[in-house]
Amino acid sequence: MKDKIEIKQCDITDLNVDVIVNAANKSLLGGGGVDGAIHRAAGPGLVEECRKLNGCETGNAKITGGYNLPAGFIIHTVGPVWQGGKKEEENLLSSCYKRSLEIAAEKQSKTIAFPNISTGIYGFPKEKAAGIAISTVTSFLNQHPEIEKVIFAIFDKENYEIYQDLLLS
Ligand code: AR6
Repeated sequence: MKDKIEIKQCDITDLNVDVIVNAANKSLLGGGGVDGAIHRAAGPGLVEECRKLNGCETGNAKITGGYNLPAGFIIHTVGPVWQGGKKEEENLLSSCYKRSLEIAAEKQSKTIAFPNISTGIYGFPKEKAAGIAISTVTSFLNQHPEIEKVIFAIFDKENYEIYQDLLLS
C-alpha cells in the first residue's frame, strides 16, 4: 500500500488533486494556519458555503466545493486540541483521517491530499500524529483499492523528516 502514499513538502492549496483536506475548527468559518491559507486561496464563495454547514464536531468532516483552488473539493475536518493525551485525542485524530477518506470515497475521489492535522495551533505531538495518520490511511487504502493516491502535504521540515523516517522504515 505504501506505493499509494506520497509525501510532498508543499503548500496544499497548490495541489491539483480531487480533494484536499482542511484542518478546520468547529465553526468551519476559517481561521489561521492551513485553514486560513485554504480560505484565502479558495476565495469568498467558500465561507458562504461553510456558513450553511452548521459547524462540525471534533473527529468528523464535511465537504464543500473547491472554488478557486485547483482541487475539486475540500473536506473540512476538525482535529482535537492536544490536552495531554487523556481526552481521546488519538482516537479523534484517527477519526479525522477515516471520516475524510470515507467522504472522499463516497464522492468517487481518487486522489486526496492531507495536511498534518492538529500538529500546528492545536499542539498534537508531531511524531504521534504522523503514526496515527499513516496507520489510519494505510488501513483505509487496504479496504478501498479504488483510491489511487493519498498525499501528505507537509509544510514544515520537522514533519517532513518524521514522515520520511516512518515511511521508509
Ligand atoms: N499547506 C500545508 N500545510 C500547512 C499550510 C499550507 N498552506 N499552512 C500550515 N500548514 P494548523 P491545527 C501546516 O495550525 O493544528 C486554524 O486556526 C502546519 O505546518 O493549520 O489542526 C483552524 O481554524 C501544520 O503542520 O492546524 C483551527 O482553529 C499543519 O498544517 C486550528 O488552526 C496543521 O497546522 C487548527 O489547528
